[in-house]
Amino acid sequence: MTELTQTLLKLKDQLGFNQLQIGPLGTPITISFYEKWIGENLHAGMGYLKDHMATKKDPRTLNQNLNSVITVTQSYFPTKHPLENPVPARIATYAQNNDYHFWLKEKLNVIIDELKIQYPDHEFMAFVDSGPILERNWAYENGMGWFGKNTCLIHPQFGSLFFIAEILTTLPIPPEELSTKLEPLPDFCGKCRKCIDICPTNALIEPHVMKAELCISYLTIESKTNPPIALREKMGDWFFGCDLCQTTCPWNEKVFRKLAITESAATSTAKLLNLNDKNDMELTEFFRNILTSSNKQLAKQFFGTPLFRAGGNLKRNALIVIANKRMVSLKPQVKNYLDHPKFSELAEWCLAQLDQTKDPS
Ligand code: B12
Ligand code: SF4
Ligand code: SF4
Repeated sequence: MTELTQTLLKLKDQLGFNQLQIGPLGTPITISFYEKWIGENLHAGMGYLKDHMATKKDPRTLNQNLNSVITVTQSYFPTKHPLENPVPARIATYAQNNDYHFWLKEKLNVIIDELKIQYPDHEFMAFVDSGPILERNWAYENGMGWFGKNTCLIHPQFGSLFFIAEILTTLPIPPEELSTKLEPLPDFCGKCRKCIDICPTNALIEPHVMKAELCISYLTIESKTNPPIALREKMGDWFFGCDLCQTTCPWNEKVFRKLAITESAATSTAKLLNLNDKNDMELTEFFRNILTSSNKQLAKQFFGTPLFRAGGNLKRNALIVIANKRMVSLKPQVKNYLDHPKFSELAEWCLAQLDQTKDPS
């Protein structure tokens, strides 16, 4: 075992990653898939994905001396860094953790600090999600999973509820290391189509291909506009993100089953997945607070959590869930949005949905 492998293995265990691998950095092998996806305009309003093309195709544009990529996968279920104030609305599992851009980057910096002592002449650059790096590709090339039909990277043991992060480095891989490098995993989806069938908005337009403008995760996190009327009802009670195409996946179910055996009854998998029926009163108060807070107050409230990214659009998401869950007691707060510069049409639609509900009194 080389000195480098020993160090990396030690750091993997010390930092609690489920996987950590190093591999050569070149042109990503899935780049043509990415180019086709962008070319077909499937990236919706995420213009930055197109702008990142040149760097994603050739990461050496960041630094021409780069040689290798260290990839890590970090499970986010069960929650690793739970929110201080759990959100009673339905949010994606990853978002039940504090913002990973911070704590995962800190872990990468621990690796970098250690490697810099051992290899002082080399350079290291850490990336967590937000950089122009094709993250699933590099983890795939380093043998850490296959691409599911839901587009996620899945590992036979760890499922897909994990983050991917990486360190690009000028450090070359020792030849002995290359001989033990993991090969990309084969596709274990087989004939299964559960993710495609469960998607409420049919965002998975064919196996492995997502039309982002239809995905609830895009609509509630990335999109800056109000979703088209035709999609609103289909968004159900998702307030931030969506996990359906992953929680239905047999490879994640396998992980859930394993956890259910080791978890105490009080922390059942369903509870951790935020799938249980929430106390209506708590939910009503939560949405009342969202609708009556200023954008500045929301930013303060959600700073350090993934929900911070949606900013004032959390109000948009709330209006949709309020309508779909027919939360009539919030009508007065919804009415206050009838003159809102951005959400007036949405508020009108929301009230129309609420009016369809017979008042229980
Ligand atoms: C934009 C983006 C989104 C968009 C678009 C997602 C998408 N599927 O394209 C939206 C907002 C919808 C989104 C949602 C989510 N995202 Co996101 N997202 C990204 C981001 C920033 C870029 C992804 C991208 O370039 N998409 C374009 C497509 C074409 O590329 P890709 O997703 O990398 O897919 C590759 C494979 O699918 C592959 N491929 C698939 N099939 C095949 C078949 C063949 C033959 C070949 C050659 C290749 C191939 O080619 C692609 C290019 O390498 C990455 C971070 C990053 N910098 O990479 C995170 C990332 C992909 N997201 C992540 C997560 C966690 C999520 C959510 C789970 C969050 C949530 N619960 O709401 C959902 C999952 C929804 C889903 N089914 O993908 C993780 C994925 C971890 C994993 N295990 O796969 C990433 C890597 C962030 C991170 N650092 O952890 N996301
Ligand atoms: S995250 Fe939800 S909306 Fe997006 S593809 Fe998966 S199931 Fe469909
Ligand atoms: S649900 Fe089935 S088809 Fe979809 S990613 Fe999982 S194994 Fe593959």
